[in-house]
Amino acid sequence: MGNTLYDALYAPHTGKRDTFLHLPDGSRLAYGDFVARAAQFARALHDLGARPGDRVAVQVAKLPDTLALFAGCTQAGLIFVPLNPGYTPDEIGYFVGDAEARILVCDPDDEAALGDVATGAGAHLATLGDGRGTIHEAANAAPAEFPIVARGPEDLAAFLYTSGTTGRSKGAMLSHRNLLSNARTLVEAWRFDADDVLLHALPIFHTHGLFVGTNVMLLAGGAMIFQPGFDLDALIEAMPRATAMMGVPTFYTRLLSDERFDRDLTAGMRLFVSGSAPLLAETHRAFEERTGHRILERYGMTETNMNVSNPYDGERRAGTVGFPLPGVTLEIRDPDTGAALPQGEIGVIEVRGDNVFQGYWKMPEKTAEELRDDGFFITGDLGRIDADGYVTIVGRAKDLIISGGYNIYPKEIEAILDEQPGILESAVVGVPDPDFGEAPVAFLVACDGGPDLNAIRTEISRTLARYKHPRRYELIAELPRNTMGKVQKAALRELAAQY
Ligand code: MLC
Ligand code: AMP
Repeated sequence: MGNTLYDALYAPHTGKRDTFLHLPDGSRLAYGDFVARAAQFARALHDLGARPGDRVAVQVAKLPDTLALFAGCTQAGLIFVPLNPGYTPDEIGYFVGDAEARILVCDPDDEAALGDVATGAGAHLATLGDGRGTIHEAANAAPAEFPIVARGPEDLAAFLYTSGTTGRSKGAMLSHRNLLSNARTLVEAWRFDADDVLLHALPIFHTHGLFVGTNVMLLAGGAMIFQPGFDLDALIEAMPRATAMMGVPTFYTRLLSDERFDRDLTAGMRLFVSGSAPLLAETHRAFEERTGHRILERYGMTETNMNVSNPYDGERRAGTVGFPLPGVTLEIRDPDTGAALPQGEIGVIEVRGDNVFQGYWKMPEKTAEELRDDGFFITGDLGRIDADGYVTIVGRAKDLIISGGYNIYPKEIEAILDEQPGILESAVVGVPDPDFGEAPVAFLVACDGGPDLNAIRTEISRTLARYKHPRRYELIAELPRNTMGKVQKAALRELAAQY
């Protein structure tokens, strides 16, 4: 038995001099050097005690070494658990503990803050920064060779934590087959090849930047202009050297806000992909008017990778996410009965295919609630299929806010607010935001003299990553409820819009 993901994504590049990454300082990383670096990380991880099947939690910056660490984990049969660098030590403590990670790799600057977290979770703490860190040093000293650990299609390659509408975050278990099948499908659907240069400004701790962006390019053998994050000037400067870009809608609205972004600048581009959040039809049209390019919108999830995509050839229809990808079966089902609905009706989107994950780590009940015995995953997104087969996402059955492509689960914020002195209860809703699409606003019902908002902001900052922080706190006499006692979030969203 080989190693499914390693054999497809990394092994073919061994020793090759072609460029994998164009780096911000003007240097290039060759494919062969990247594969060699991965082997050094595999050795370093092994020397720290990691063994096949172990989890390696990683909260570090977006660096070439971060990708090599993922590749090293794959080579050594380890499960990669990437984490947002913006997460607080509280949040990290939960993920590392839940995943029962053998190793936590963090930024050298966070070593002190995360020492106790790692110890508490029984994980070994290693550090990785730009040209520094304990595992950086260990890899430098290691030989660029490591046995390729046998892993089959069903073996797990990564856990991606995704929050839930109730309770804590869940580790979505992704197998070698899940990741490889989707990367193969996308290379073909979007026509990626070795001549492509992907402008990569997405984070690499999520499906979009890691599996859709990076794995697709590794499979196609093309290069990436690897930017540490979204920087409008850097993106515009690099655009003439790229052939394709993938982004969340915020990327596109920000690009459109700059007059330098025009037809000439994008003349060498063949593809712009948008996903992770709804792209307004208005943005789609403005983009075409400005550049002559029609953005290709697609729809995916942490649990499923990519499900649906507008066509490469053929009409890319604004406001829709296109057709189910080859190998993906999609049904619109009744949210209550689970029965398939007739074409044209709105229901919950359910998907099945090699792309669909293996369940939530150590959460069989949650898995059973969302993943049916027949393999269909209940996405929680509401959609409809039109007469031509295009899928439109019309809303969400789940209580979720998407801000700049990051998911925010109101429940997680409400649970913290409800515990604060002076707050009887709370409700968090998403309101339209011109930059991020949606932003969270918290409604608070006071008790015992009312809350101290400064103290609340401090507690929220201590416990939650910045992007989850409510933009506003509004006091309200009582939360609007329906006859079943359920908080009516739609009414709160309307109320928030009036402030
Ligand atoms: C940053 N901030 C955010 C934020 N990103 N706040 C809310 N929502 C966000 N998404 C905070 C910063 O910490 C900062 O706080 C302030 O907002 C302004 O920061 P900024 O400089 O404007 O933000 P920037 O660094 O430019 O980041 C914005 C962004 C980034 C849109 C480029 O969020 C991003 O790259 N998003 C992509 C997320 C993604 O990849 N999602 C895919 C998930 S996978 P302060 O305090 O400093 O003011 C998935 C499946 C699928 O969903 O289908 O793909
Ligand atoms: P995540 O859990 O971070 O993977 O987010 C997945 C969610 O993002 C989906 O369930 C959708 O609600 C949303 N999403 C992804 N792509 C799109 C899209 N093109 N349009 C609308 N929503 C999207």
